[in-house]
Amino acid sequence: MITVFSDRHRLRNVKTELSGGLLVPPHECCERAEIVLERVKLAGLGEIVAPDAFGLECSLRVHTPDYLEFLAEAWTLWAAAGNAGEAIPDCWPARRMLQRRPQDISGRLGFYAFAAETSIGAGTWQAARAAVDVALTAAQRIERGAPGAFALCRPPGHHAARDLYGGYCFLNNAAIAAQYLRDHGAARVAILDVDFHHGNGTQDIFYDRADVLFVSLHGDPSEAFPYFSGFADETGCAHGLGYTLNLPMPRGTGFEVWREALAAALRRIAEFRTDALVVSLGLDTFEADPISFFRLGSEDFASYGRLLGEAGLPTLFVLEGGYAVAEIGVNAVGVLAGFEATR
Ligand code: 6XA
Ligand code: ZN
Repeated sequence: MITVFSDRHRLRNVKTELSGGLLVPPHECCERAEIVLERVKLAGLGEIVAPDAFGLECSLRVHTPDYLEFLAEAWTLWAAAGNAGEAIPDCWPARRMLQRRPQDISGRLGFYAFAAETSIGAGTWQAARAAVDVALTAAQRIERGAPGAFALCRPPGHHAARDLYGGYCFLNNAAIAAQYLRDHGAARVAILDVDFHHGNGTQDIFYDRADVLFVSLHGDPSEAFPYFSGFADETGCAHGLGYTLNLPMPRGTGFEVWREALAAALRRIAEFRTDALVVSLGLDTFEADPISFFRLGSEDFASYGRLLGEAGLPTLFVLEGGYAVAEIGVNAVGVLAGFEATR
């Protein structure tokens, strides 16, 4: 399987994450991507290629123009305003307040953020754009007939909604790739999100659509980030009613239960008769993940990679979360090699 990777991910190298009342070194760090890449090489998974440069058109298919404009200039405006640290929002348009975009950069951060842990720094926009290029280059391989491709994206994307960032995500790599596949011949695309966290951004983008099925396995939002999205009774709206399937699971969920949920997800995907599958591949379901509470072991990743392969669909894997940095490579490649073993 081909892996698409850009070293421009390193341009996202912020120093702060708001966590536990402190500004700590971010869990979503450069080493994650480097360790996954190293493991891909070590395992001999296949060719590794740099992405082609796509314009912003594909991103504009799922994000709003004003949101992209904000992301492009946020750091410059923040720095020009004389702020000493990285850009972090501190005021939101909460209940009964106006949803009106402010002029001031601090106000605009709150307008476009749904969470505060995700600092914006000097190269954040450039790295986020490179991650989209990675996802699109891999999607193009699928479009051209590859049975599988791996987009080694960083920063991740599944929390980024049409016009919201947070949860370490700015541009929704998986959603942009899914839309690309729709725009290039696929009548139906399914997105399976196996990250520990609910992909609220992806859900938001496709919530009213019947041509893109969104299925997610994740920690119960009543006790896990993003808290306000990902409940089982969120099933889509308008034309999209029935085309969102959320399978939240409680603290301590192990592979036996998780695998049952995956089987249910794959049954729904089979029924949908999709032309392609996009997997939001988060590795934070791992038992040693520092910010999550599922109990998958390393051997389980290879095991579910095989189940994904047995679905027999052209499959684009897009890297999302996973913060047990030492094991992220083994676990990611475990899924991909398990998938490959079925082909
Ligand atoms: C920070 C939690 C961010 C979760 C990021 C993630 N409070 N999403 O891994 O998939
Ligand atoms: Zn996650």
